[in-house]
Amino acid sequence: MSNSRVLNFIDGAYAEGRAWFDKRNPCDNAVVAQVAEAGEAEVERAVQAARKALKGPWGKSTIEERAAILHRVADGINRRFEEFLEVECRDTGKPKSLARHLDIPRGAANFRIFADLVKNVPTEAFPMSTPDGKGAINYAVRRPKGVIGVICPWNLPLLLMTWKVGPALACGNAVIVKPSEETPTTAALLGEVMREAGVPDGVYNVIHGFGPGSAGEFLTRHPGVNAVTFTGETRTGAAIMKAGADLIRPVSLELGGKNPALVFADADLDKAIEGCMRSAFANSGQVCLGTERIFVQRPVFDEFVARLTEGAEALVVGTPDDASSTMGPLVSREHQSKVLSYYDKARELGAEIVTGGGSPAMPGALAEGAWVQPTIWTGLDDDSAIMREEIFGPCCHISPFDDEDEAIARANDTEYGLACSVWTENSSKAHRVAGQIDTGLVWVNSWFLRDLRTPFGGSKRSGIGREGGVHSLEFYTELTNICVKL
Ligand code: NAD
Ligand code: 6OD
Repeated sequence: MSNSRVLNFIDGAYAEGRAWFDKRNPCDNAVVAQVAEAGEAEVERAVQAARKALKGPWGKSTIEERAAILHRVADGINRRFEEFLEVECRDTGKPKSLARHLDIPRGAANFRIFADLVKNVPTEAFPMSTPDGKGAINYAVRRPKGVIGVICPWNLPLLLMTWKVGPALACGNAVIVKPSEETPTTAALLGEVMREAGVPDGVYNVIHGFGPGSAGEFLTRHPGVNAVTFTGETRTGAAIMKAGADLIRPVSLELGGKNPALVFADADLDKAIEGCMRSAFANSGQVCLGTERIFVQRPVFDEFVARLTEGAEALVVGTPDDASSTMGPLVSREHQSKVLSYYDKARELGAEIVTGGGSPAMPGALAEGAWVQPTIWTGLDDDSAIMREEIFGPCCHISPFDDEDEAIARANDTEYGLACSVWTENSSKAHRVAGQIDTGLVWVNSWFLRDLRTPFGGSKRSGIGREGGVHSLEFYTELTNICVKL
Protein backbone atom coordinates (compact mmCIF):
# COMPACT_ATOMS: atom_id res chain seq x y z
CA MET A 1 0.00 0.00 0.00
CA SER A 2 1.30 3.43 -0.84
CA ASN A 3 -0.64 6.64 -1.27
CA SER A 4 -0.11 6.68 -5.00
CA ARG A 5 -0.61 2.97 -5.72
CA VAL A 6 -3.55 0.99 -4.39
CA LEU A 7 -3.01 -2.75 -4.72
CA ASN A 8 -5.14 -5.86 -4.51
CA PHE A 9 -4.74 -7.87 -1.30
CA ILE A 10 -4.70 -11.61 -1.99
CA ASP A 11 -3.64 -14.46 0.30
CA GLY A 12 -2.18 -12.06 2.86
CA ALA A 13 -0.04 -10.07 0.40
CA TYR A 14 -0.43 -7.03 -1.82
CA ALA A 15 -0.59 -7.80 -5.53
CA GLU A 16 -0.67 -5.98 -8.83
CA GLY A 17 -3.34 -6.79 -11.41
CA ARG A 18 -3.91 -7.00 -15.15
CA ALA A 19 -3.93 -3.20 -15.60
CA TRP A 20 -3.94 0.11 -13.74
CA PHE A 21 -6.75 2.63 -13.52
CA ASP A 22 -6.82 6.19 -12.21
CA LYS A 23 -8.36 7.25 -8.94
CA ARG A 24 -9.26 10.95 -9.04
CA ASN A 25 -9.80 13.38 -6.21
CA PRO A 26 -13.47 14.50 -6.32
CA CYS A 27 -12.48 17.99 -5.11
CA ASP A 28 -10.38 18.91 -8.18
CA ASN A 29 -10.51 15.84 -10.45
CA ALA A 30 -6.71 15.40 -10.20
CA VAL A 31 -5.36 11.84 -10.35
CA VAL A 32 -4.30 10.87 -6.82
CA ALA A 33 -3.60 7.18 -7.20
CA GLN A 34 -3.15 4.32 -9.61
CA VAL A 35 -5.29 1.33 -8.71
CA ALA A 36 -4.42 -2.27 -9.68
CA GLU A 37 -7.35 -3.79 -11.55
CA ALA A 38 -7.85 -7.49 -10.81
CA GLY A 39 -8.38 -9.65 -13.87
CA GLU A 40 -9.69 -13.21 -13.99
CA ALA A 41 -6.30 -14.54 -12.84
CA GLU A 42 -6.28 -12.41 -9.67
CA VAL A 43 -9.92 -13.26 -8.88
CA GLU A 44 -9.08 -16.95 -9.33
CA ARG A 45 -6.12 -16.60 -6.94
CA ALA A 46 -8.31 -14.84 -4.39
CA VAL A 47 -10.96 -17.57 -4.55
CA GLN A 48 -8.34 -20.33 -4.23
CA ALA A 49 -6.68 -18.52 -1.32
CA ALA A 50 -10.02 -18.14 0.46
CA ARG A 51 -10.93 -21.79 -0.08
CA LYS A 52 -7.52 -22.89 1.20
CA ALA A 53 -7.88 -20.66 4.28
CA LEU A 54 -11.18 -22.35 5.15
CA LYS A 55 -9.36 -25.69 5.23
CA GLY A 56 -6.63 -24.34 7.50
CA PRO A 57 -6.62 -23.05 11.10
CA TRP A 58 -9.35 -20.48 10.34
CA GLY A 59 -11.74 -23.28 9.43
CA LYS A 60 -11.07 -24.92 12.78
CA SER A 61 -11.03 -21.74 14.85
CA THR A 62 -13.40 -21.37 17.78
CA ILE A 63 -15.86 -18.52 18.15
CA GLU A 64 -13.77 -17.17 21.03
CA GLU A 65 -10.58 -17.17 18.95
CA ARG A 66 -12.27 -15.36 16.08
CA ALA A 67 -13.89 -12.85 18.41
CA ALA A 68 -10.51 -12.03 19.94
CA ILE A 69 -9.00 -11.50 16.48
CA LEU A 70 -11.89 -9.26 15.40
CA HIS A 71 -11.46 -7.10 18.50
CA ARG A 72 -7.81 -6.73 17.49
CA VAL A 73 -8.94 -5.65 14.01
CA ALA A 74 -11.11 -2.95 15.62
CA ASP A 75 -8.14 -1.90 17.79
CA GLY A 76 -5.99 -1.74 14.65
CA ILE A 77 -8.46 0.57 12.88
CA ASN A 78 -8.52 2.82 15.93
CA ARG A 79 -4.71 2.82 16.18
CA ARG A 80 -4.47 3.91 12.53
CA PHE A 81 -7.56 6.11 12.72
CA GLU A 82 -5.90 9.16 11.13
CA GLU A 83 -4.60 7.12 8.17
CA PHE A 84 -8.05 5.67 7.50
CA LEU A 85 -9.55 9.14 7.83
CA GLU A 86 -7.07 10.64 5.40
CA VAL A 87 -7.58 8.13 2.59
CA GLU A 88 -11.35 7.81 3.07
CA CYS A 89 -11.71 11.58 2.71
CA ARG A 90 -9.29 11.69 -0.22
CA ASP A 91 -11.33 9.04 -2.05
CA THR A 92 -14.78 10.50 -1.31
CA GLY A 93 -14.13 14.22 -0.72
CA LYS A 94 -16.32 14.13 2.39
CA PRO A 95 -15.60 16.50 5.29
CA LYS A 96 -13.18 15.03 7.82
CA SER A 97 -15.55 16.11 10.57
CA LEU A 98 -18.16 13.70 9.16
CA ALA A 99 -15.85 10.73 8.58
CA ARG A 100 -14.28 11.24 12.03
CA HIS A 101 -17.66 10.78 13.68
CA LEU A 102 -19.34 8.31 11.35
CA ASP A 103 -17.32 6.31 8.83
CA ILE A 104 -14.16 5.37 10.70
CA PRO A 105 -15.66 4.70 14.17
CA ARG A 106 -18.36 2.52 12.56
CA GLY A 107 -15.60 0.65 10.70
CA ALA A 108 -14.23 -0.43 14.08
CA ALA A 109 -17.64 -0.92 15.73
CA ASN A 110 -18.73 -3.33 12.98
CA PHE A 111 -16.04 -5.77 14.13
CA ARG A 112 -16.69 -5.41 17.86
CA ILE A 113 -20.47 -5.81 17.72
CA PHE A 114 -20.37 -9.03 15.69
CA ALA A 115 -17.42 -10.44 17.65
CA ASP A 116 -19.56 -10.10 20.79
CA LEU A 117 -22.83 -11.14 19.21
CA VAL A 118 -21.61 -14.37 17.72
CA LYS A 119 -20.60 -15.58 21.19
CA ASN A 120 -24.13 -15.15 22.51
CA VAL A 121 -26.36 -16.84 19.96
CA PRO A 122 -28.29 -19.78 21.41
CA THR A 123 -28.74 -23.06 19.57
CA GLU A 124 -32.28 -24.29 19.00
CA ALA A 125 -33.14 -27.80 20.23
CA PHE A 126 -36.34 -29.87 19.85
CA PRO A 127 -36.79 -33.06 21.86
CA MET A 128 -39.29 -35.30 20.02
CA SER A 129 -41.21 -38.42 20.82
CA THR A 130 -40.78 -41.63 18.79
CA PRO A 131 -42.94 -44.80 18.50
CA ASP A 132 -40.52 -46.82 20.68
CA GLY A 133 -41.01 -44.31 23.49
CA LYS A 134 -37.29 -43.52 23.68
CA GLY A 135 -37.46 -40.28 21.73
CA ALA A 136 -34.94 -38.26 19.82
CA ILE A 137 -33.38 -34.88 20.11
CA ASN A 138 -32.87 -32.38 17.30
CA TYR A 139 -30.45 -29.54 17.50
CA ALA A 140 -29.17 -27.15 14.88
CA VAL A 141 -25.57 -26.15 14.43
CA ARG A 142 -24.41 -23.12 12.51
CA ARG A 143 -21.52 -23.47 10.12
CA PRO A 144 -19.92 -20.82 7.94
CA LYS A 145 -21.28 -20.57 4.39
CA GLY A 146 -17.75 -20.58 2.97
CA VAL A 147 -16.36 -17.92 0.64
CA ILE A 148 -18.39 -14.69 0.67
CA GLY A 149 -18.17 -12.13 -2.14
CA VAL A 150 -18.65 -8.64 -0.69
CA ILE A 151 -19.41 -6.02 -3.36
CA CYS A 152 -19.47 -2.45 -2.11
CA PRO A 153 -20.52 1.06 -3.17
CA TRP A 154 -18.63 4.34 -2.78
CA ASN A 155 -20.77 6.43 -0.48
CA LEU A 156 -19.69 5.06 2.93
CA PRO A 157 -16.84 2.80 1.83
CA LEU A 158 -15.30 1.54 5.08
CA LEU A 159 -18.59 1.58 7.00
CA LEU A 160 -20.55 -0.46 4.46
CA MET A 161 -17.73 -2.89 3.70
CA THR A 162 -17.01 -3.73 7.35
CA TRP A 163 -20.77 -3.99 8.03
CA LYS A 164 -20.55 -7.19 5.97
CA VAL A 165 -16.97 -8.33 6.57
CA GLY A 166 -17.41 -8.11 10.40
CA PRO A 167 -20.26 -10.65 10.66
CA ALA A 168 -18.93 -12.80 7.79
CA LEU A 169 -15.60 -13.31 9.60
CA ALA A 170 -17.24 -13.63 13.01
CA CYS A 171 -19.16 -16.60 11.58
CA GLY A 172 -15.94 -18.19 10.29
CA ASN A 173 -16.20 -17.43 6.56
CA ALA A 174 -13.47 -16.11 4.28
CA VAL A 175 -14.23 -12.97 2.25
CA ILE A 176 -13.33 -11.47 -1.10
CA VAL A 177 -14.12 -7.77 -1.08
CA LYS A 178 -14.68 -5.81 -4.29
CA PRO A 179 -14.68 -2.16 -3.25
CA SER A 180 -16.11 0.48 -5.55
CA GLU A 181 -13.66 1.60 -8.22
CA GLU A 182 -14.25 5.12 -6.87
CA THR A 183 -13.16 4.31 -3.32
CA PRO A 184 -10.60 1.50 -3.24
CA THR A 185 -8.21 2.66 -0.54
CA THR A 186 -9.63 1.88 2.91
CA ALA A 187 -10.41 -1.72 1.92
CA ALA A 188 -6.79 -2.11 0.79
CA LEU A 189 -5.43 -0.48 3.96
CA LEU A 190 -7.54 -2.84 6.05
CA GLY A 191 -5.43 -5.70 4.67
CA GLU A 192 -2.47 -4.48 6.74
CA VAL A 193 -4.65 -4.25 9.84
CA MET A 194 -5.97 -7.78 9.26
CA ARG A 195 -2.44 -9.12 8.98
CA GLU A 196 -1.31 -7.32 12.13
CA ALA A 197 -4.38 -8.61 14.00
CA GLY A 198 -3.53 -12.22 13.16
CA VAL A 199 -6.18 -12.92 10.53
CA PRO A 200 -4.70 -15.86 8.60
CA ASP A 201 -3.68 -15.40 4.96
CA GLY A 202 -6.53 -15.86 2.51
CA VAL A 203 -9.30 -15.04 4.98
CA TYR A 204 -9.56 -11.38 3.90
CA ASN A 205 -8.93 -10.61 0.25
CA VAL A 206 -9.50 -7.43 -1.77
CA ILE A 207 -9.80 -7.26 -5.54
CA HIS A 208 -10.16 -3.92 -7.30
CA GLY A 209 -11.87 -3.05 -10.51
CA PHE A 210 -15.18 -2.35 -12.18
CA GLY A 211 -18.43 -4.28 -12.64
CA PRO A 212 -19.08 -5.77 -16.09
CA GLY A 213 -16.05 -7.40 -17.75
CA SER A 214 -13.97 -6.74 -14.66
CA ALA A 215 -13.40 -7.86 -11.08
CA GLY A 216 -17.07 -7.42 -10.03
CA GLU A 217 -18.44 -9.69 -12.73
CA PHE A 218 -15.59 -12.22 -12.42
CA LEU A 219 -16.32 -12.52 -8.71
CA THR A 220 -20.08 -12.89 -9.05
CA ARG A 221 -19.73 -15.54 -11.77
CA HIS A 222 -17.10 -17.62 -9.96
CA PRO A 223 -18.46 -21.01 -8.84
CA GLY A 224 -16.07 -21.06 -5.87
CA VAL A 225 -17.97 -18.23 -4.19
CA ASN A 226 -20.70 -19.54 -1.89
CA ALA A 227 -22.71 -16.36 -1.29
CA VAL A 228 -22.66 -12.75 -2.41
CA THR A 229 -23.60 -9.77 -0.31
CA PHE A 230 -24.05 -6.55 -2.23
CA THR A 231 -24.75 -2.90 -1.51
CA GLY A 232 -25.40 -0.60 -4.42
CA GLU A 233 -27.83 0.33 -7.13
CA THR A 234 -30.98 -1.67 -7.76
CA ARG A 235 -30.01 -2.34 -11.41
CA THR A 236 -26.64 -3.75 -10.36
CA GLY A 237 -28.38 -5.90 -7.75
CA ALA A 238 -30.49 -7.44 -10.51
CA ALA A 239 -27.34 -8.25 -12.56
CA ILE A 240 -25.74 -9.88 -9.50
CA MET A 241 -28.83 -12.01 -8.86
CA LYS A 242 -28.81 -13.17 -12.47
CA ALA A 243 -25.11 -14.03 -12.31
CA GLY A 244 -25.72 -16.32 -9.32
CA ALA A 245 -29.02 -17.82 -10.48
CA ASP A 246 -27.61 -20.93 -12.18
CA LEU A 247 -25.47 -21.64 -9.13
CA ILE A 248 -28.51 -21.21 -6.78
CA ARG A 249 -26.24 -18.91 -4.84
CA PRO A 250 -27.68 -16.91 -1.92
CA VAL A 251 -27.58 -13.15 -2.27
CA SER A 252 -28.17 -10.37 0.20
CA LEU A 253 -29.04 -7.14 -1.55
CA GLU A 254 -29.05 -3.66 0.02
CA LEU A 255 -30.18 -1.43 -2.83
CA GLY A 256 -31.47 2.02 -3.70
CA GLY A 257 -34.22 4.12 -2.15
CA LYS A 258 -36.51 7.07 -2.70
CA ASN A 259 -37.17 7.65 0.93
CA PRO A 260 -39.93 9.85 2.31
CA ALA A 261 -40.03 11.98 5.44
CA LEU A 262 -43.46 12.82 6.89
CA VAL A 263 -43.58 15.99 8.97
CA PHE A 264 -46.87 16.41 10.84
CA ALA A 265 -48.13 19.79 12.04
CA ASP A 266 -47.68 18.66 15.66
CA ALA A 267 -43.96 17.85 15.15
CA ASP A 268 -41.26 19.60 17.11
CA LEU A 269 -40.14 21.65 14.11
CA ASP A 270 -36.68 22.35 15.49
CA LYS A 271 -36.02 18.62 15.65
CA ALA A 272 -37.69 17.95 12.30
CA ILE A 273 -35.63 20.62 10.55
CA GLU A 274 -32.42 19.36 12.14
CA GLY A 275 -33.28 15.76 11.15
CA CYS A 276 -34.30 16.61 7.58
CA MET A 277 -31.19 18.76 7.12
CA ARG A 278 -29.14 15.67 7.84
CA SER A 279 -31.33 13.23 5.91
CA ALA A 280 -31.35 15.39 2.77
CA PHE A 281 -27.83 16.83 2.76
CA ALA A 282 -25.44 14.74 4.92
CA ASN A 283 -22.63 13.18 2.89
CA SER A 284 -23.80 15.44 0.01
CA GLY A 285 -27.04 13.48 -0.11
CA GLN A 286 -25.17 10.29 -0.99
CA VAL A 287 -26.78 8.09 1.65
CA CYS A 288 -29.16 5.32 0.63
CA LEU A 289 -31.36 6.21 3.60
CA GLY A 290 -31.51 9.90 2.67
CA THR A 291 -34.85 11.64 2.15
CA GLU A 292 -35.45 13.00 -1.33
CA ARG A 293 -39.25 13.28 -0.80
CA ILE A 294 -40.41 15.37 2.15
CA PHE A 295 -44.15 15.66 2.86
CA VAL A 296 -45.16 18.40 5.29
CA GLN A 297 -48.64 18.94 6.74
CA ARG A 298 -50.14 22.12 5.30
CA PRO A 299 -50.31 24.32 8.45
CA VAL A 300 -46.51 24.18 8.86
CA PHE A 301 -45.54 23.81 5.19
CA ASP A 302 -44.41 27.40 4.54
CA GLU A 303 -42.46 27.64 7.78
CA PHE A 304 -40.80 24.27 7.15
CA VAL A 305 -39.76 25.20 3.60
CA ALA A 306 -38.38 28.56 4.77
CA ARG A 307 -36.39 27.04 7.62
CA LEU A 308 -34.99 24.09 5.63
CA THR A 309 -33.96 26.57 2.94
CA GLU A 310 -32.21 28.71 5.52
CA GLY A 311 -30.36 25.57 6.70
CA ALA A 312 -29.40 24.52 3.17
CA GLU A 313 -28.10 27.98 2.35
CA ALA A 314 -25.99 27.95 5.52
CA LEU A 315 -24.13 24.77 4.44
CA VAL A 316 -20.49 25.46 3.72
CA VAL A 317 -19.28 23.65 0.62
CA GLY A 318 -15.59 22.81 0.89
CA THR A 319 -12.73 20.34 0.96
CA PRO A 320 -12.22 17.63 3.60
CA ASP A 321 -9.40 19.54 5.32
CA ASP A 322 -11.31 22.79 5.60
CA ALA A 323 -12.63 22.72 9.18
CA SER A 324 -15.49 25.06 8.27
CA SER A 325 -16.75 22.77 5.48
CA THR A 326 -20.07 21.01 6.14
CA MET A 327 -20.60 19.59 2.65
CA GLY A 328 -18.12 18.05 0.26
CA PRO A 329 -18.32 17.40 -3.48
CA LEU A 330 -20.07 14.41 -5.03
CA VAL A 331 -17.89 11.35 -5.46
CA SER A 332 -17.01 11.92 -9.13
CA ARG A 333 -17.56 14.09 -12.17
CA GLU A 334 -19.65 11.26 -13.61
CA HIS A 335 -22.00 11.32 -10.64
CA GLN A 336 -22.04 15.13 -10.76
CA SER A 337 -23.34 14.92 -14.36
CA LYS A 338 -26.09 12.54 -13.27
CA VAL A 339 -27.21 14.78 -10.38
CA LEU A 340 -27.04 17.93 -12.50
CA SER A 341 -29.16 16.23 -15.17
CA TYR A 342 -31.90 15.90 -12.51
CA TYR A 343 -31.41 19.56 -11.57
CA ASP A 344 -32.05 20.41 -15.26
CA LYS A 345 -34.99 18.05 -15.44
CA ALA A 346 -36.62 19.65 -12.38
CA ARG A 347 -36.31 23.04 -14.08
CA GLU A 348 -37.81 21.69 -17.33
CA LEU A 349 -40.69 20.10 -15.40
CA GLY A 350 -41.53 23.49 -13.91
CA ALA A 351 -40.42 22.90 -10.31
CA GLU A 352 -40.07 25.91 -8.09
CA ILE A 353 -36.35 25.97 -7.31
CA VAL A 354 -36.42 27.25 -3.76
CA THR A 355 -32.65 27.17 -3.46
CA GLY A 356 -29.67 25.81 -5.40
CA GLY A 357 -30.24 24.07 -8.71
CA GLY A 358 -26.72 24.17 -10.13
CA SER A 359 -23.00 24.02 -9.30
CA PRO A 360 -21.34 26.47 -6.94
CA ALA A 361 -18.50 28.65 -8.27
CA MET A 362 -15.32 27.20 -6.77
CA PRO A 363 -11.91 28.89 -6.82
CA GLY A 364 -8.78 27.77 -8.73
CA ALA A 365 -8.26 24.04 -9.22
CA LEU A 366 -11.44 23.27 -7.27
CA ALA A 367 -13.43 24.50 -10.28
CA GLU A 368 -12.66 21.09 -11.82
CA GLY A 369 -14.26 19.22 -8.90
CA ALA A 370 -17.62 17.43 -8.66
CA TRP A 371 -19.44 20.17 -6.74
CA VAL A 372 -23.18 20.74 -6.74
CA GLN A 373 -25.37 23.10 -4.73
CA PRO A 374 -27.70 21.85 -2.03
CA THR A 375 -31.07 22.10 -3.73
CA ILE A 376 -34.71 22.26 -2.64
CA TRP A 377 -37.72 22.09 -4.96
CA THR A 378 -41.46 22.40 -4.49
CA GLY A 379 -44.41 22.22 -6.85
CA LEU A 380 -43.92 18.90 -8.68
CA ASP A 381 -46.45 16.05 -8.96
CA ASP A 382 -45.80 12.76 -7.19
CA ASP A 383 -45.45 11.01 -10.54
CA SER A 384 -42.66 13.23 -11.90
CA ALA A 385 -39.20 11.73 -12.43
CA ILE A 386 -37.85 13.87 -9.57
CA MET A 387 -40.27 12.14 -7.20
CA ARG A 388 -39.81 8.64 -8.62
CA GLU A 389 -36.11 8.14 -9.39
CA GLU A 390 -33.24 7.97 -6.93
CA ILE A 391 -31.00 11.00 -7.53
CA PHE A 392 -28.44 10.38 -4.74
CA GLY A 393 -27.45 14.03 -4.39
CA PRO A 394 -27.96 16.87 -1.88
CA CYS A 395 -31.50 17.64 -2.93
CA CYS A 396 -35.10 17.13 -1.90
CA HIS A 397 -38.60 17.99 -3.03
CA ILE A 398 -41.07 19.25 -0.41
CA SER A 399 -44.82 18.71 -0.91
CA PRO A 400 -47.76 19.69 1.31
CA PHE A 401 -50.30 17.12 2.59
CA ASP A 402 -53.59 17.40 4.48
CA ASP A 403 -54.23 14.25 6.48
CA GLU A 404 -52.64 11.11 7.82
CA ASP A 405 -54.08 8.67 5.26
CA GLU A 406 -52.92 10.87 2.41
CA ALA A 407 -49.41 11.10 3.90
CA ILE A 408 -49.15 7.32 4.26
CA ALA A 409 -50.45 6.66 0.75
CA ARG A 410 -48.04 9.14 -0.82
CA ALA A 411 -45.09 7.87 1.22
CA ASN A 412 -45.83 4.34 -0.05
CA ASP A 413 -46.37 5.41 -3.65
CA THR A 414 -42.92 4.34 -4.84
CA GLU A 415 -41.27 1.21 -6.17
CA TYR A 416 -38.63 1.48 -3.44
CA GLY A 417 -39.01 0.51 0.23
CA LEU A 418 -35.89 1.30 2.20
CA ALA A 419 -36.48 3.93 4.90
CA CYS A 420 -38.91 6.56 6.13
CA SER A 421 -38.80 9.12 8.92
CA VAL A 422 -41.92 10.32 10.72
CA TRP A 423 -41.96 13.56 12.68
CA THR A 424 -44.77 14.03 15.24
CA GLU A 425 -45.11 14.63 18.99
CA ASN A 426 -48.25 12.44 19.11
CA SER A 427 -47.01 9.01 20.08
CA SER A 428 -50.18 7.13 19.05
CA LYS A 429 -49.99 8.70 15.62
CA ALA A 430 -46.30 7.86 15.41
CA HIS A 431 -46.93 4.15 16.02
CA ARG A 432 -50.01 4.08 13.80
CA VAL A 433 -48.23 5.71 10.86
CA ALA A 434 -44.97 3.81 11.29
CA GLY A 435 -46.83 0.50 11.18
CA GLN A 436 -48.33 1.30 7.77
CA ILE A 437 -45.19 2.38 5.91
CA ASP A 438 -43.89 -0.17 3.35
CA THR A 439 -40.20 0.17 4.16
CA GLY A 440 -37.66 -1.98 5.97
CA LEU A 441 -36.83 0.89 8.33
CA VAL A 442 -38.94 3.61 9.92
CA TRP A 443 -37.46 6.25 12.20
CA VAL A 444 -39.72 8.33 14.45
CA ASN A 445 -38.37 11.75 15.40
CA SER A 446 -34.89 10.71 14.27
CA TRP A 447 -32.94 9.56 11.23
CA PHE A 448 -30.03 7.12 10.80
CA LEU A 449 -30.11 6.30 14.50
CA ARG A 450 -28.55 2.84 14.44
CA ASP A 451 -28.43 -0.06 16.86
CA LEU A 452 -26.40 -2.70 15.04
CA ARG A 453 -28.39 -5.55 16.62
CA THR A 454 -31.51 -4.55 14.66
CA PRO A 455 -32.65 -5.79 11.22
CA PHE A 456 -31.47 -3.55 8.39
CA GLY A 457 -32.61 -3.75 4.78
CA GLY A 458 -35.26 -2.79 2.29
CA SER A 459 -38.50 -4.08 0.83
CA LYS A 460 -39.75 -3.85 -2.78
CA ARG A 461 -36.90 -2.76 -5.12
CA SER A 462 -34.74 -1.65 -2.18
CA GLY A 463 -33.40 -5.11 -1.53
CA ILE A 464 -33.67 -8.69 -0.45
CA GLY A 465 -32.99 -9.90 3.06
CA ARG A 466 -32.00 -8.28 6.30
CA GLU A 467 -28.58 -7.91 7.87
CA GLY A 468 -27.75 -6.71 11.38
CA GLY A 469 -27.66 -8.64 14.66
CA VAL A 470 -28.81 -12.24 14.35
CA HIS A 471 -30.10 -11.51 10.83
CA SER A 472 -26.50 -11.19 9.65
CA LEU A 473 -25.72 -14.51 11.28
CA GLU A 474 -28.64 -16.05 9.34
CA PHE A 475 -27.08 -14.95 6.07
CA TYR A 476 -23.47 -15.78 6.84
CA THR A 477 -24.11 -19.30 8.19
CA GLU A 478 -25.75 -22.53 7.10
CA LEU A 479 -27.85 -24.35 9.66
CA THR A 480 -27.49 -28.12 9.90
CA ASN A 481 -30.14 -29.92 11.92
CA ILE A 482 -28.76 -32.95 13.75
CA CYS A 483 -31.37 -35.50 14.83
CA VAL A 484 -30.14 -37.99 17.44
CA LYS A 485 -32.27 -41.04 18.18
CA LEU A 486 -32.06 -41.84 21.87
P1 NAD B 1 -23.28 0.55 -8.09
O1 NAD B 1 -24.37 -0.46 -8.11
O2 NAD B 1 -23.01 1.32 -9.31
O3 NAD B 1 -21.89 -0.14 -7.71
C1 NAD B 1 -21.73 -0.89 -6.54
C2 NAD B 1 -20.64 -1.91 -6.74
O4 NAD B 1 -21.04 -2.87 -7.69
C3 NAD B 1 -19.33 -1.33 -7.24
O5 NAD B 1 -18.28 -1.97 -6.55
C4 NAD B 1 -19.33 -1.73 -8.71
O6 NAD B 1 -18.06 -1.84 -9.27
C5 NAD B 1 -20.01 -3.08 -8.65
N1 NAD B 1 -20.65 -3.53 -9.87
C6 NAD B 1 -21.24 -2.77 -10.83
N2 NAD B 1 -21.76 -3.56 -11.79
C7 NAD B 1 -21.50 -4.85 -11.44
C8 NAD B 1 -21.77 -6.12 -12.02
N3 NAD B 1 -22.45 -6.25 -13.15
N4 NAD B 1 -21.35 -7.22 -11.36
C9 NAD B 1 -20.70 -7.12 -10.20
N5 NAD B 1 -20.39 -5.95 -9.61
C10 NAD B 1 -20.80 -4.82 -10.21
O7 NAD B 1 -23.60 1.50 -6.85
P2 NAD B 1 -22.83 2.82 -6.41
O8 NAD B 1 -23.08 3.86 -7.46
O9 NAD B 1 -21.45 2.45 -6.05
O10 NAD B 1 -23.59 3.23 -5.06
C11 NAD B 1 -24.73 4.03 -5.02
C12 NAD B 1 -25.98 3.17 -4.94
O11 NAD B 1 -25.89 2.30 -3.83
C13 NAD B 1 -27.25 3.96 -4.72
O12 NAD B 1 -28.27 3.41 -5.51
C14 NAD B 1 -27.56 3.73 -3.26
O13 NAD B 1 -28.91 3.87 -2.89
C15 NAD B 1 -27.09 2.33 -3.08
N6 NAD B 1 -26.80 2.07 -1.65
C16 NAD B 1 -27.67 1.27 -0.95
C17 NAD B 1 -27.44 1.04 0.40
C18 NAD B 1 -28.38 0.20 1.24
O14 NAD B 1 -28.00 -0.15 2.36
N7 NAD B 1 -29.56 -0.15 0.76
C19 NAD B 1 -26.32 1.60 1.01
C20 NAD B 1 -25.47 2.40 0.25
C21 NAD B 1 -25.70 2.62 -1.09
O1 6OD C 1 -25.77 1.75 9.11
C1 6OD C 1 -25.68 0.76 8.38
O2 6OD C 1 -25.39 -0.37 8.83
C2 6OD C 1 -25.92 0.88 6.95
N1 6OD C 1 -25.90 -0.28 6.26
C3 6OD C 1 -26.11 2.09 6.40
C4 6OD C 1 -26.37 2.31 5.02
C5 6OD C 1 -26.29 3.56 4.52
C6 6OD C 1 -26.49 3.80 3.13
O3 6OD C 1 -25.95 4.67 2.49
